[in-house]
Parts: sequence; C-alpha cells; structure tokens
Amino acid sequence: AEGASGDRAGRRDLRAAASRVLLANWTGASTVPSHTLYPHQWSWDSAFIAVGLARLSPRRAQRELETLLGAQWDDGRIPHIVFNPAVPHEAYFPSPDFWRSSTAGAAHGAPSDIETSGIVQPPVHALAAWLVHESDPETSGRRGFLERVYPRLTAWHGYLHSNRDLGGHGLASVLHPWEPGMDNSPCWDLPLERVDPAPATTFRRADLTHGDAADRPTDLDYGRYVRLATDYRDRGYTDAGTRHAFVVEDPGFNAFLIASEHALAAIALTLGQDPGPHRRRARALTTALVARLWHAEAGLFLCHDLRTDTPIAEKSVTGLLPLLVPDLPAPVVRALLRTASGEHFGLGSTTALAPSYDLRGHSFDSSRYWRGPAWFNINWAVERGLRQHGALTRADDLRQTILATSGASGFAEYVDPRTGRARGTTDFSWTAAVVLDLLA
Ligand code: 9WN
Repeated sequence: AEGASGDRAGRRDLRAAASRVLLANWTGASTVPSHTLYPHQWSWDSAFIAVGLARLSPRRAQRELETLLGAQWDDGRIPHIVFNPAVPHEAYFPSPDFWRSSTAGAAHGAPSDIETSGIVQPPVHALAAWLVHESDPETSGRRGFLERVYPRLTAWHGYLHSNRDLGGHGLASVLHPWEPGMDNSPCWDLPLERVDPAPATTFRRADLTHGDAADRPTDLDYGRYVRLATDYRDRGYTDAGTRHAFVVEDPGFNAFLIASEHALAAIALTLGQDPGPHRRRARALTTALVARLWHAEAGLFLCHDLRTDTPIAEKSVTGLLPLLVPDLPAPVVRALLRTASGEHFGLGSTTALAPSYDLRGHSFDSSRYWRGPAWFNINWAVERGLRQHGALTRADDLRQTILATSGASGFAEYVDPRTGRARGTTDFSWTAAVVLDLLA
C-alpha cells in the first residue's frame, strides 16, 4: 500500500512539474517550444502541446490550435513557424526577414498582418484537435471548437493532397529537411549531397548561443538548409511546376496525415457531416504508403527520394511511425513490432525509448539531434501505435519509461537513448505535454 501511495505522490509531483513547464512557456495565445532555443510558435510542436494542455485547460488547448490556424495561408498550408513580433529578430535564425512570407508568399495567400515561415511540418493537427475535443466534449461543443477548426483542417489536408503530391503516387512529399521535423536525420544525407550549401558568411546561426554544438546540426547542414529555403522563397513558395533539389516521401509525415485523416472523419461525424471523403482518403493514402514505402526485407518503411526515384536505405524511427495507421496489413504490423524491439531500435532491451535512428547504423550518434537521440513526441506516437495494434504490455512499458525519463531529465528536448541522459535544452514543451497526456 505504501508503494502505491508513493507511486501516486510521484505521479502528482510529475504532473505538477510538467504543468509548470507548459504554464511558463505559454505566451498569451500559444506556447513556445522553449524560450531560449525556439522563441516563436512551431506547427507540430503546437499540436503535441495542445494534446497535453487539454489535460490542464481545454480552453487553452483550443486556443493553442486556433492561434496556429489563424496563420494559415489561403492555399491551405499551415506554416512551420508563426513569428512573435515582440521577439527580436536576432533571437532565432531564420527570422521573418529571411522568410518574407507576407510578400514572397502573397501569391499563395500568406497572411499580410503576421509573419510566418513558408514551409510546413507533419500534419498532427487534426489528430490533436480530435483529442482536444475528446478530452472535454462539453466545453468543446459549447464553444463551437470543431465547427471552427474543421474547414481549416480540411483545407490543410487539401493542400497536402494536391500541391504536395509531387510524385503523383498519392503521398505527400516534403521539400526541406525541416518539414518532416527530423532536421538532420541520416535519411537526408544523400539527397542533401546534391544541394550546394549557402556560404557560412551569408547567415548567422542563433541556435549555438543556447545549444551545445555537439547536440545540434553542423554548419554544413545549415548551409544546405539555407540554400533550399532561399530557393523555395525566391520561387514564391510554389510547389508544382518547378524543380526542387530536395523532394522526398517520408513515412512518418504520411502516417500522421493518415491518422489525422481518420480524425477528420470522426470530426465530420460529430458535426453531422459526411465522413466518407475522409475515410476514402485515409484508405487511399494507406494503400499508397504500403505500396510505395514498405520494404519487407528491411522490416520497416523507408523514405523515398523522388529526385532519383530510389528508396533511401537508412533505418530511421520515421519508418516505425506507420504504427499510427489503423488498418495496415497484419504481416506489416508483425514485422514493425519485431523491428521495434530488434537490434536496430532495441525498444525494451538495449534502449528504454525508441532512438531516432538505427543503433547499428553507420551514422548513429547518441547526442546529435535526429541522428540517434530519443525524442518524447515520437515515443508518444510509438506508444499510441503499439496500443492501437494490441501490443498492450509493450505500450504500458514504454509509457512508464517515458514518464520516468522525462521527469528525471528535466523535460529534456531529447535524451541519449541508451542512458536517458538529457540532451538539447530542458523545460521543453512537447516533453511536458506528452507527460500530461500519458498521466491522464
Ligand atoms: C527548425 C521546434 C523545432 C521542432 C523540430 C526540431 C527543431 C528547428 C530548429 O525545433 O527544428 O524547425 O531550429 O532546429 O527539429 O522538430 O519542431 O521545437
């Protein structure tokens, strides 16, 4: 009994600590991922944050998503950063004067009164909106939350289904390593080799003021990120009909899109509208995902380079994220479960949390950002996927590990997957948010 009450007290303390992080990172209408490294609003961060905030204040969770949707472009895209005008430009690179969204993005209906980036991040938003609604349907219904967000979320998916199906195979593609959210994943090493880096003298990184250089992407990576973003901007943020140096189909990005399409079906049904179009889209995306990106011999989904039309032979955790997709073929699910706990990801044995990249991969690095460290938003998604496919004990174990590691690391941005040691910044919003959700 003492153990049980100690456990209860531990959970209470963890909840209080996670709540303090989110309250401190709230800026009045949305939440920063981190006051130091990322002092604006980020797209997929806000989706995870809303899921956690819903456990503290459903109204605030709704506000978080609606602030982000307020910066949506007329073409449907949700920008990956919404800039806070009160924050000085030097605080983050690339700043609004780099992206110039209100002018360079005018042809696509970028907002004129607020500055944003011009690229996107994984579409976790409809899933988040549905989870926010479900956490308190009464408040959501009374405030007309779903009625307001549904058309915007539908337009967002419309953008991805049309403008971003650049391969013509029914999947959304990404045009910059920042878009799938796993910036310096070894998956991008080959495609990035074709990109001529912008000279280091033409920009100034702000991240190294707050982050350890050994935990962050390299200067060469940054030179290439800047080149790709500059080219996209200079072509007015146009997707179709121009040649993109970097264009990739990413399984994690598409898995979130499918989970979110199912969420749109649930939202439509709740609003008394026809869920059929969303269900058909989810089915078509699932078929395309398996046909294009599943590699039985590798035991997971691989990214596909559309420039060379070849699969990218790197095992990244993005290839396990399709566990979020409800109706995968049974042999695919079985293989994914085997891969998750096998030698490459070691879930439950070598590592406690899923690493971002192959433990045995030639580029594995336990500290450097998306080249090995374990991230809490991704592990939250893997936990959901395991649970959805009936791997309940493994989901429970992973849940306990997420809870234990997050608190002990000071709500780290990411951790060494073998030791759980904190990397990057601390008091990181989505780490606190997934804790609040998993404790509920
Ligand atoms: C660039 C905010 C974001 C996350 C990304 C993560 C990191 C930005 C950066 O931080 O990327 O978008 O400056 O490094 O890679 O997933 O959304 O937390």
